[in-house]
Amino acid sequence: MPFVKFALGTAALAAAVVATVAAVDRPTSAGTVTRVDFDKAVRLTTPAYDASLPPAGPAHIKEFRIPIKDATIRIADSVGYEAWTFGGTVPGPVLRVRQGDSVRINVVNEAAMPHSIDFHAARIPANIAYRMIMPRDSIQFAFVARDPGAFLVHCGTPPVLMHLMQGMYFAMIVDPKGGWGTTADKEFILVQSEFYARPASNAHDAQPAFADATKKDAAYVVFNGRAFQYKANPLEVDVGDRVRFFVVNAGPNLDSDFHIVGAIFDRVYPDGDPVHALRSVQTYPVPAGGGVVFETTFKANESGEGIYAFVTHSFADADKGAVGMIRVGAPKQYVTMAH
Ligand SMILES: [Cu+2]
Repeated sequence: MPFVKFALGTAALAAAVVATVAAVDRPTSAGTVTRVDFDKAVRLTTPAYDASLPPAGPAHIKEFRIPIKDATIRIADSVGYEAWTFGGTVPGPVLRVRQGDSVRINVVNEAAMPHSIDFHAARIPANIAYRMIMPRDSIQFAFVARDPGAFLVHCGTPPVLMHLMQGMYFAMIVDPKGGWGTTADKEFILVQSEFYARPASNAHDAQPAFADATKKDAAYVVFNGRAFQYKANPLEVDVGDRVRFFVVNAGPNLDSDFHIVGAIFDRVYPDGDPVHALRSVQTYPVPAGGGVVFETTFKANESGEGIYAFVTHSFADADKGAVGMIRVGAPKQYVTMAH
């Protein structure tokens, strides 16, 4: 497999900093259509991947143009990596719709090798929708988002292990028809994944190590594409907030055991369907290829003003980067925790 290695380009980094809202609503004979182009809806990745999650648009038909492109990303503080991406970031942008919406997909392969796309949210003949897309080719298909949940979208081109470790995934949220049953003050997306990489010859970048991936020997385990990025850039919420976390696990190999130090989840929706609701949960696993919705409240006199760590409680993985911070209110004492 031809891995091309070159130094971390400042132009690529600058491009990743651009964040624009690119949804365009247009009335058609079939009703209002929202169009989102992942080329224009690039997620902010500096100083950290933007984990905030805006609500789904009102249109019942949603179109998404998803370019596949090679991009230089940072998988740890100053570690550059040549990734394969949907939309230029790892993970790609979040695709959010409502249960019952028609979802129209247009995937354009702007990269140098064949790729494909696999929507876990779709009930669709895989041999047609998920076929190989050759370089400069594209694919179009549509499906109805029938099942609510937090879903993985990924490249399914063999070896899938390699295309996943290279960064080809993003999250898709399908909001339940009747809503989530509560009103969240803040919503966040957290995509856990692993990178299998070894130092490159220039010492500050990393290059892929496929043999390590076959042994599940990860170099980094991360939330939203970069080790430890929410330690220096905590998620911020207010005292009293109800917060909903959409945790999707892209793997490719490891489960996530999601936990917040100092909090208990009021509600956990395995697979992201409120019909599956659990109450008062300390830790809940998110399988590779799965997604779970977690809710907790940061009430005064309970989990009030302070600093909280979110982790995979499988601590060998947390130590490789899968730990971040939540800052509730404006605590005077900042980080005094061992996590
Ligand atoms: Cu691929």
